[in-house]
Amino acid sequence: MTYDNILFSSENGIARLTLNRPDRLNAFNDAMHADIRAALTQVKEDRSIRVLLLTGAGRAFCAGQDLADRAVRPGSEPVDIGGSIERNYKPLVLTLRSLPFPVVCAVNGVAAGAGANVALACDIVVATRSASFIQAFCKIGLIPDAGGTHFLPRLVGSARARGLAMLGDKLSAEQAQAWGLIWKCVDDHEFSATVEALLQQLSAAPTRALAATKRALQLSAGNTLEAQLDVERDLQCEMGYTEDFREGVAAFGDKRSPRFTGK
Ligand code: T3D
Repeated sequence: MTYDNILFSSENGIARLTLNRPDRLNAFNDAMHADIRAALTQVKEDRSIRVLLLTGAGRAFCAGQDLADRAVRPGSEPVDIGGSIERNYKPLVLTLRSLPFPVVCAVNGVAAGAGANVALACDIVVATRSASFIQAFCKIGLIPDAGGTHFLPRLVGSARARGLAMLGDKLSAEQAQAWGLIWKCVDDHEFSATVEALLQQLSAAPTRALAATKRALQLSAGNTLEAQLDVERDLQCEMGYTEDFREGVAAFGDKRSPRFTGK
């Protein structure tokens, strides 16, 4: 299946989704959201996929909502932005969070507005050193959406979350790494190789354990220690029945690399 606003492929357990409106810095519009939804449906249905890459074409990762898509002017008819969020951004963020394998976001350039927060919804965010993150919402009279008010304080703490959200300053990839907003930033010439290595590693990992880790870490945000210990017990119990657990322990005993199948 081919799409007009994204590139999508899947091979050897690795699905790759590239936002592809480079002349608009990959800004989201309804058509692009529809393409992403269709591709993610494919991803959900394909049991062979063990990692998803999200990245952008051209010099930007994503500039957030396409501001040229609607006629918003002083005196113009009000726009139902809540409808756009319910229809597009909420399902996108929830899908990325619930996929039963890791989602890697390769931030290849500026990530602004919802573009920044969709990146933060991914499990591992690696950015090229020249990339940046901008909570651009306050510049146009909006609040951080696409999960921004959830992710920011949890990732960087309340003071930095407020500063980023209320000032809308550009945060360099280097600073984003130093603040714990992202996993890491790498020099531009090492970016592709770093992303590829991550994809290879994750596609050969014990996928069910990574999915359970993802779930447990997400639940921890709203749980007491006791409730979280229960979550760990239940998920670990499930892991004990997996083939990958048996293979991991056997490989350790045999002093060889494990061959995980994701089962
Ligand atoms: O509305 C809803 O559905 C609710 C959801 C809202 C979610 C949101 O994301 S709201 C926030 C929307 N995004 C922004 O406010 C960011 C706007 N863009 C920028 O601030 C800057 O473009 C960047 C900091 C991202 C990059 O700056 P720079 O100097 O590298 O590039 P540029 O020259 O500003 O942009 C290049 C082109 O892309 C330019 O078009 P042109 O002049 O060459 O024809 C620019 O207009 C276009 N562009 C950039 N961002 C957007 C965009 N076009 C439409 N929508 C954009 N968001």
